[in-house]
Parts: sequence; structure tokens; C-alpha cells
Amino acid sequence: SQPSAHGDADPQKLLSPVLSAHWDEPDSYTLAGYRRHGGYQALPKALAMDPDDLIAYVKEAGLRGRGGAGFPTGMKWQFIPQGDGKPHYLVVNADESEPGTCKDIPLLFANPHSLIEGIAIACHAIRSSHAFIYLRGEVVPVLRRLQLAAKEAQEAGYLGPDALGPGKDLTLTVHAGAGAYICGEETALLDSLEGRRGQPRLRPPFPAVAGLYACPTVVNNVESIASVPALIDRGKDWFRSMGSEKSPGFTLYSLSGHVARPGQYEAPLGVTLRQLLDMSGGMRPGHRLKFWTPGGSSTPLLTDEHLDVALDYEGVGSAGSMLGTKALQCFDETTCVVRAVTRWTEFYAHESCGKCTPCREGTYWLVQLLRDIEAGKAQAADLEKIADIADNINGKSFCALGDGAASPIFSSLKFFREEYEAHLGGRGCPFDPEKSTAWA
Ligand code: L3W
Ligand code: SF4
Repeated sequence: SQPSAHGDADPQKLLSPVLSAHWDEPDSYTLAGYRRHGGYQALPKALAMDPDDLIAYVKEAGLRGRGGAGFPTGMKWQFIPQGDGKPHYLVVNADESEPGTCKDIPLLFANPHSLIEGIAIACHAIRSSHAFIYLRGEVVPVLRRLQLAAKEAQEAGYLGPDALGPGKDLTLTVHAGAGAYICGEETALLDSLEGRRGQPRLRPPFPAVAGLYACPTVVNNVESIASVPALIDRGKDWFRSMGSEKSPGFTLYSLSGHVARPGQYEAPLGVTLRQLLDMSGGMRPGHRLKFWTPGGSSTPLLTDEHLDVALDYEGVGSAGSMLGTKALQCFDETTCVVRAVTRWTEFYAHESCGKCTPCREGTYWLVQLLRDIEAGKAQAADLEKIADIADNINGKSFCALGDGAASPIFSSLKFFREEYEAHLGGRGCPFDPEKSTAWA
């Protein structure tokens, strides 16, 4: 395992379970289980506040979007025009599918009422009477739990007629998508929700101005909204007591790959991968970290030199990557980086929606070249070619999927060019596939 930067300090003390505090209780997903630990106490506090004051409070707390971009949640709510006479919608993005990301689905499975309470609070803030949850379609058990939770909340009066006060109804629609990564992009999600093929829309206008059915819409990640009840209940000072000035609060990290105990670890923003590995038993015995992603494969990969980078938006940004979804995929020295990048690129090529040429064509050609490199059929010029193709995708595609596809190419060439070169000219993969368990 990795050496600790904190001597004998108990790494478990760095954990800050809020959303995940009661996941181990068998009825954590029920209304009774949620209420037993203070659930739905924040809602009346929020409803007693003027919507604009509530938005200002969330802004002051500094909550930032947990879906990847880290956009300030309160500011997004404030963008919703008031007095415009149009319906306003809240859409929760539960289409979790960024490679390595596994925090929203476990959260929904174990604690769906935290999201529903957050939805009611957010709808009061943005003056909306209709919210949608767009859930990844494959996770049928989660769909069932969400539907059950919505039914319980309706029967208890947290949803339905007068839920947000006299004459202020709240309808919640739970919608299951059909399993396309691009439908996690907020505007493709809206198209899909409207019954069309999920493809990104041109922004601006942003959804806050013209979103679902061309009406002002807030699109927030599951974890962002589920974090709101605890913030309101325990207060912004408590929230700001964790994390940093610009990235305050607690968050869920998904730890996966060659680690001793993969899973979800809830800790303040700004912890380091070294600390998270201390909490999770380190890398698997006898192995060392080679490379990792801070926020799924769409964020530039980092190496063991970056074990002490603060996992917040500023810290990871200054290391040349992005915090993204906080999906920490850890790979040890048995992993061929070319193989890993090829596998990710196959994913992007498969999931490219085809709307724009740089991404549709570029991801296809990247896969062909990467497969040749891995098989030893490529030459030095092909490394320039993949860098050139990635350059023609990055910043020139219609949506962030293209940039995400380019990022593992750039970062792996930056840190592991010699490993690419070792494959060239007929040599093939230097990692013995019989011995490597990385990509069985
Ligand atoms: C109104 C403006 N609204 C920005 C809103 C915008 C959006 C939010 C952030 O991509 C990233 C991406 C993935 N008026 C506004 C405005 N907004 N300016 O703010 O916008 P943006 O463009 O910075 O990011 P995004 O399009 O939301 C998200 C990265 O996350 N990612 C992937 C995540 C995948 C999942 C998943 O599987 N569920 O989360 C991982 O790192 O590459 O960079 O709401 O409307 N002037
Ligand atoms: Fe579609 Fe890719 Fe273009 Fe995004 S970048 S619009 S996913 S083709």
C-alpha cells in the first residue's frame, strides 16, 4: 500500500459521512429509515424562507455542482427568470455513466429520500411545480426504489397537492433513459426526456433560459440536490467547515481499480488520493500506483507524482486535470497504459452521438490507430497522428464528449510516451497478458 503522509493519524477520521452515513442500515432507503435520522427536517425550514433568500443562502454556502463541472448551484438557480409566466422545471441528472463513476446510483439505491427532499427544497427556490429525475435505464432495482420513495413521499405529503405550501403543488416524474452516455449531457438529456433522439443542443441558450419544453430549467446532478437538505438543516457554516474556501463541503468519491477496498468514500473536498488510499487499505498488496483518473476517463490522467494533490476543483485544476465526477480509477504497474487508453477510446467511439464530424470521425480513427499501436503494427509517425487527431477533436467538437475523448490521449502521451514507443515497430505490448490481471 502507499505510505501515509500522516504518520499514525487515523485515516478514518478524515471521512465525513453525511449522504452515506446510514447506508449500512437495512431500511435506509425507506421513509421511516430516512426520518429516523432527521430526514425531512430541512424542508419546513426551507419552505419558511423566501425563495430568493434560499437561493442566496445556497450561494453563500458555496455548494458546487457534483456532476463534473463544479458550477455553483445557487448561481444556477438564480439564472431562472422570475415573473416570466412560463413553467419552470427542475431536472435531476441521474444518468450516471462517466467511466469509473459510481456514486449517484449507490446514493439513490440507499438513500433516495435525500434526493426527494432536496428536490422539494430546490423547487421552492426556483418556483417550480414539476421535477423530473432522468435515471440511467439499466439500473432497474434503483428505478423501483425511486418509485417506491416517490410513492411514500407523496403519501406523506412531501410531494403532490400543497406540498410546497397552500396552492403550491409538486409533481415528480421518474423517467428511465435507454442507456446512452450522451444523454448525461444536459441538453441531450432534455431532448431525450422530450421523446427525441438524445443529441446535444447548441448552447446558448442554456437550459436556465430555454430548457425542457423551451421553458426555464435547472439541470442538477443527483449528489448536488441530495446535499441540499443537510446544508439547510445544519447550516452554511457547518457546510463551510469542510473543504476549502472555493470548494467547500463534503462529497462522494468513487474509488475503483487495483485498490484493496474499492467503493464510495465520503470525505471533505480537498482530501488527497493518498489519504483516500489510506482509508481504503491502499493499492492491492504488493503493487504500487502507476496512474489514475481524478474524475473518470474524461479528465486527464495523473500519476503517482500527484498523490498529494488536493481533490478539489482548484487543486486538481492546477495539476493539469479536472476534478470531474470524482471517479478515482487507480491502476497499478501491471496495467498497460496504451491498453487502458484504447479501451476508453473504444467507449467514446461507441458512445459518440455522431452529430459533429471531429468527434464522430476522430474517435473512430483513434480506435483504429490505438489498436495498431497496441498490436505493434504502428510506427513513430502514428504517435504524432493520434496527437493530431486528438487536437482536431479537442475544443472543436460540439459538446464535452469530444474533449473527454481527447483527454486520455494527451495525458497518456505526456506521461507515458516511452511506453507507447515500446509498442512500436513490431514489438507489441510489453505487458504479458498472461500475467496482467488489468484487462482480462
Ligand atoms: C446559464 C450560463 N447556465 C454554464 C450551466 C450549464 C451547466 C453547468 C456547467 O459538463 C463536465 C464536462 C464533462 N448561463 C451558464 C450556465 N451554465 N454557463 O452550468 O456547464 P459546463 O458547460 O461547464 O459543463 P457541463 O456541460 O455540465 C460537465 C465532465 O463534466 N465529466 C463528465 C461527467 C459525466 C457525468 C455522468 O456520467 N453523469 O456526470 C467528467 O469529468 O467532461 O466537462 O448546467 O448549463 N452562462
Ligand atoms: Fe455528438 Fe461527439 Fe459531437 Fe458531442 S462531440 S455532439 S457526442 S459527435
